[in-house]
Amino acid sequence: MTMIAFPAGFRWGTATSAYQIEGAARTGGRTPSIWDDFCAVPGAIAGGEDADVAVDHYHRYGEDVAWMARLGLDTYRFSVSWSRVLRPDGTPNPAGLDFYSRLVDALLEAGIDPWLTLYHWDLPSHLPGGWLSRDTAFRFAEFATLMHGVLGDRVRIWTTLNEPWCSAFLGYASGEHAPGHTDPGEAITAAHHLLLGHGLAVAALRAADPQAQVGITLNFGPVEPADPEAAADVDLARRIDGTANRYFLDPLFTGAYPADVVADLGPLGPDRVIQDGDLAAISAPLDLLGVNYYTTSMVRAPRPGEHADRPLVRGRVLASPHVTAPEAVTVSRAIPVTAMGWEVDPEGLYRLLTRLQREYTGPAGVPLFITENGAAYDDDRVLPDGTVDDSDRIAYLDAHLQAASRAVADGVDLRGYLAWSLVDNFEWAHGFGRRFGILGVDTDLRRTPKSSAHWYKEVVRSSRIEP
Ligand code: IFM
Repeated sequence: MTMIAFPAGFRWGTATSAYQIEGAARTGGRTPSIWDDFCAVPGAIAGGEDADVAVDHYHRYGEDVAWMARLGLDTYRFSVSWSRVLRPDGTPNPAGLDFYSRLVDALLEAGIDPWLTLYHWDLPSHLPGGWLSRDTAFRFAEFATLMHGVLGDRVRIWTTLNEPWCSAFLGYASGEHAPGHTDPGEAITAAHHLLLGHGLAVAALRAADPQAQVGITLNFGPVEPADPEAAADVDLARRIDGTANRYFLDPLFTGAYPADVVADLGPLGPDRVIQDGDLAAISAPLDLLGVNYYTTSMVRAPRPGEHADRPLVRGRVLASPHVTAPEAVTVSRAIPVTAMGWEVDPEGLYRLLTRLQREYTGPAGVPLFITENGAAYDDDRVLPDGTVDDSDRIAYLDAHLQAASRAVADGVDLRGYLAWSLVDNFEWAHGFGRRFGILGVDTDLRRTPKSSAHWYKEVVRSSRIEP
């Protein structure tokens, strides 16, 4: 194992989300979320799977907490199922709240700090219009207040939204995620209401508890032009960077959507939905920025007569995640890929962290945390003692930790690393066929550590030893 250096007090942990692990979909008064509805749509999820049972964390949370303790982890980021804790009539559901209260108590008893994400994609089905409705942003702030009222005495770190780009663009433009819409204008509307909900929730949490640590987690899709000298490639990379990264960073850190993206969007732009005061609310100061990093991409413009390998254009805007980009050819860089088909680019993490520090978080004095990083592999090599030998996952994690530690050495204020994920789980439209866990799950739902879990335990242990 390569030694890595992180500052004293660096947080080590894992992350999960409610819909991906809890199961118990109809237990204790939980009502459906948009993901329950989406799973029922024929063809939406590989193999027609759903997360009704998932990995039954709802009933096995004690076992999962015990595993985290055995691995020596100090932090656990989990999310709350909004429709488990709030009923359609707007009243709190005591049984649902009690589940999270018991989970938090179990974590604290095990010496693990709970880090609560309010929204990881499972919007209650009963909210009319979903994120297309401005009212949902206000309901979200009420939900934040409720959760703080119940858990704020024990939970000190709060993430408002996980990866709002996915909620907006995969949910409303590409249709790969719930609610499965394919309208780019809707994605812009949803993105604004998500960000507004974030801002209102920050205000609600601050009002309830000025000492709470409050942040947001973004997923980043760094993109490089294939030929930095080719104007068309460079413009394509700018457009994709604009919607994938700057469209969220800029309003959060500068109080304005990026002017070039707004110009590209024309009549579909956010001016349709922005109201007075929204951007001030969205840009409220943060205590931390969560970084989810998996891969990067390289793109080029199609050559004359060539068709894009991914037909991204529908009219003048895309029905794809990259709403404002014209046709793009994704260049395969002949580097290893994970089971998701994502290219393994640890250097991209270094570049991302240093860019964030330079352009956004450094000037704002906001620390960074890696709130997700990990890889799906097939996990088909089993050692004689039954342990899954996931040396490919270890190599992935190790290389990314090396890159992160170099970023720290070069001045990035990075304060923690949460591996995705604690346990194999429901990988959204891919169902259970893509495994990210450092713990595997048997058919009887028993957890078994993979080689990566033993490796991670050693990394965490050795990082805490004074040099
Ligand atoms: O499983 C997801 C998670 O829910 C959000 N970030 C990316 C992970 C891997 O795709």
